[in-house]
Amino acid sequence: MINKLLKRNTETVIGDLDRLSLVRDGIIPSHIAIIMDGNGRWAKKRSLPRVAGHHEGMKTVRKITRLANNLGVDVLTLYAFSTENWKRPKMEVDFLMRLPEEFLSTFLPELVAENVKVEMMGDHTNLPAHTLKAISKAKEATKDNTGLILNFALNYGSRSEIVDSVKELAAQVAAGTLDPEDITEEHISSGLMTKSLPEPDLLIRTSGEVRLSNFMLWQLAYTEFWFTDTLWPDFNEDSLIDAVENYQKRNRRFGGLKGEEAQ
Ligand code: V07
Repeated sequence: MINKLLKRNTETVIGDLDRLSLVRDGIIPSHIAIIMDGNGRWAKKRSLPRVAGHHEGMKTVRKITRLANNLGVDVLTLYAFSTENWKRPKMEVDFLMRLPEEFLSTFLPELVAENVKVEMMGDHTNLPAHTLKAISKAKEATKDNTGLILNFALNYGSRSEIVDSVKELAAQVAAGTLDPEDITEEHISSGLMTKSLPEPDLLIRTSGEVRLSNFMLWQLAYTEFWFTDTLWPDFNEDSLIDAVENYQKRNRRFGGLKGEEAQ
């Protein structure tokens, strides 16, 4: 970030440093979730294969992880692969499944050094052994880190996550250990893969699509949404600052109202 800033003229440098420090002084969303869309479109615009867009998108993941950690964000959840993505051509799926290894082979030492904790949510079954191995290694190497939680949603689908949570409760009811009358929201939440994480404060979706696409449906009930036309490979530090700046403006407009009144 700083390197990039220094390449520009002095006026821009000062302007951007001000913007960064102003954002730093405001309320930082504890959990940011991102639907990283537009990689295929980015490639198409350049007459490149779709996988070139995915590869470029991986570079954005690095940039955004660094800045989020730097801003003091607690959790960054990134939607890397949905359960729907299996419908894509086999060659593209195979390429995507190599990205965690490629990403971690170069970036894991920095994640360890920067106190980032890698986590994954999603269905492990169906994921190739090589992908799981790379992720397990990263989880193990970073398990004691206390900084940013970098949570990859991989082979993740929100409805099936909710179904699994409800199934577990139904089993308890069937076993006679839970009275249906006693079921609360907390019972459902605690059966989700996000049970130990705060709910997202800010959801970002890139590339102009304005849908949730089966992403964290339960957890996003009170989340602020930020949609941008920027394609994920073009999303950069400035783009994240824009999103957080806007989040802070909205928060200020609540005028201190929290919970019920702020809904
Ligand atoms: C993927 C790059 C980002 C744009 C969206 C689709 C393509 C990073 C990872 C990753 C996942 C787990 C992990 C470390 C890195 C990744 C997939 C796709 C499947 F532990 N980027 N990225 N995984 N893309």
